[in-house]
Amino acid sequence: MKMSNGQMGRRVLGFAVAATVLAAAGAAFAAGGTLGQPSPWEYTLQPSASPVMDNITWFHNFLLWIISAITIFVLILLILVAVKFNAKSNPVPSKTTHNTLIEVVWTIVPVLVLVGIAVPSFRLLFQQLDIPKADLTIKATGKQWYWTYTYPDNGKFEFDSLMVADKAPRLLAVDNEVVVPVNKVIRVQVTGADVIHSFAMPAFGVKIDAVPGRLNETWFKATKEGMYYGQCSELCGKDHAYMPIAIKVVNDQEFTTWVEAAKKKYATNPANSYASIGTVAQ
Ligand SMILES: [Cu+2]
Repeated sequence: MKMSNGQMGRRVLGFAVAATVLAAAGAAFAAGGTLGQPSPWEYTLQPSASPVMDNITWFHNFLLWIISAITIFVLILLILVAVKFNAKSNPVPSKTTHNTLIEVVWTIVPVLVLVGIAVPSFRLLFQQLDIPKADLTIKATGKQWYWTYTYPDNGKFEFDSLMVADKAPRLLAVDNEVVVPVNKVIRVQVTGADVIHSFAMPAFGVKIDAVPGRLNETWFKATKEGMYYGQCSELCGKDHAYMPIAIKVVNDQEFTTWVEAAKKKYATNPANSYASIGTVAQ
């Protein structure tokens, strides 16, 4: 197949247009995702509900543009080389071995690209690791195979949160949800009681290991009320897939009401100190 330069250019332009349309369609799909839980055919990040996740989403899209541009650029160079410099169309090859300008450019441009990535990347890392002054602390303890939550600021009550098999959304719904107030900085202390688990909540941009004998800390500020679901994200044994995390974000008044009720509910029920594994349906 022989192509003129014009045909070549049109073909490359066609690729670029197709890639742009795909990216735009992807962005449209992402915007249509369900808040707080995965949705069918979702292949992008879940919709964000915290400042950290806003930045993760931005950084993800930023990187996607950069890698797409680099990939398309390299593809164009490869096609040009294959078409213009094969033995048939270029029987007498040039003997050129050095080109100072090009060598300087292909050293400096990648350095600039990497610096351009490093700056927002470190900004995001610091935002995640630098916990602002917390309005509320909760402690999440990963156990085989459920989570135990403690509210040290609100009377130190504690409860277990186990998956409920016949409740929607499937594999994500639990009996006792974590309840937190909206637009408040929540510090989450995470540990494991037996093996390593991982506390993950996609809509808040939170994922941190729950390691026995170690107290890890992270934070989130939920900016929208609603139900949010996450899952244990460190393979922890046979029921790893059945220990979801469910967080209900409510307004201040509802939170106060819930705390009062929770204090009574979890204080008077000694069964809550240890969950019965038998109730986890499989
Ligand atoms: Cu697990």
